[in-house]
Amino acid sequence: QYQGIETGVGNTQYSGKVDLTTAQSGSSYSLTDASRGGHKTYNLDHATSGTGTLFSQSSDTWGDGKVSNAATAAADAAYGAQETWDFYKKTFGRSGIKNDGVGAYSRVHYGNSYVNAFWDDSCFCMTYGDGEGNADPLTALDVAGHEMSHGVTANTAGLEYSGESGGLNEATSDIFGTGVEFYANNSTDVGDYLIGEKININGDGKPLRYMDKPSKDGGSADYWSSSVGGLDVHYSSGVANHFFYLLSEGSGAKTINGVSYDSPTKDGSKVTGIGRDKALQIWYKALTTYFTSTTDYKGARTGTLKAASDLYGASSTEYKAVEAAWSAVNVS
Ligand code: ASN
Ligand code: ZN
Ligand code: CA
Repeated sequence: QYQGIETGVGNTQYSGKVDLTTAQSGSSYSLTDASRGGHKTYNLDHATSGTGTLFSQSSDTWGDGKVSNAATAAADAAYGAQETWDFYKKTFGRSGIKNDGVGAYSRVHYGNSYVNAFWDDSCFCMTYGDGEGNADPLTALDVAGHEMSHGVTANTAGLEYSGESGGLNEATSDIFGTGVEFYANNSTDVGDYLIGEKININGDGKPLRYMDKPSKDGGSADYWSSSVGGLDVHYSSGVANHFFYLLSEGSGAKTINGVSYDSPTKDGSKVTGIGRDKALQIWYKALTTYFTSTTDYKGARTGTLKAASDLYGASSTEYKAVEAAWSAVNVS
């Protein structure tokens, strides 16, 4: 029987109509992506354990854009895995989470009203809840990219998930999740420096986090202080998210893809950004070359400066911008 790699259609909840790489076997299609390490998307159908059932059907159109169709969240998850794979490959030359060409797998419809999504390095798999009332699956692009980036961190620097290293771990996921969202260049889920703006996680339609001014979420730190390591890692991440925004876009007011930002600095200094592409290269090189399991904010400054020196030179504009952006968030 005929077997092949196909291009199907995903009618997603958050990213509109997208191309999905699928597999055909005889008269059946499945959400299997042989062009990206064999990633597969499974339906847990509200269970909380096991692998679930591989999404398979006789047509190669997945979901209808509505939450009532079980394949809609699958289309979002498969798209998120696809764009995350491509982001790492095209941006950094990384082939998969372990850089060994092997794809992970994703499970959707975990439990009931489960308002989270998580990467698990032991199963090498991604899991998505359906959100409050099973109405808002946590399958948006930046969330997918955030969670799978926890796999990259676990398999590189291994930043411990507590204290300042935990904040750096979380920020790494926000930084690369945002990288994925911009990379996908999707007209429905546009690139921004907000995290979780599509998934209505607080029930008020507002984003979960803001990279230009992290304290807008009511808990995150804008600047380093000696107490930052005592915060939840999703709040101590604010310092590095803010650093990344400033390094990319600079301080002050700016509108990008229709979203307005206004990024402050601790000392009132003006920071000029070097662009997101270079900022991503610096963070990735630091993560994969210089950060270790116990890197703290001071170490992140040192590591990103080494990375900037390797990539652009120690007297480069880029190196000076890294210094200025860390100083602006009170990391010296
Ligand atoms: N969504 C949470 C996070 O990535 C779940 C977790 O793995 N801690 O931070
Ligand atoms: Zn996280
Ligand atoms: Ca976002």
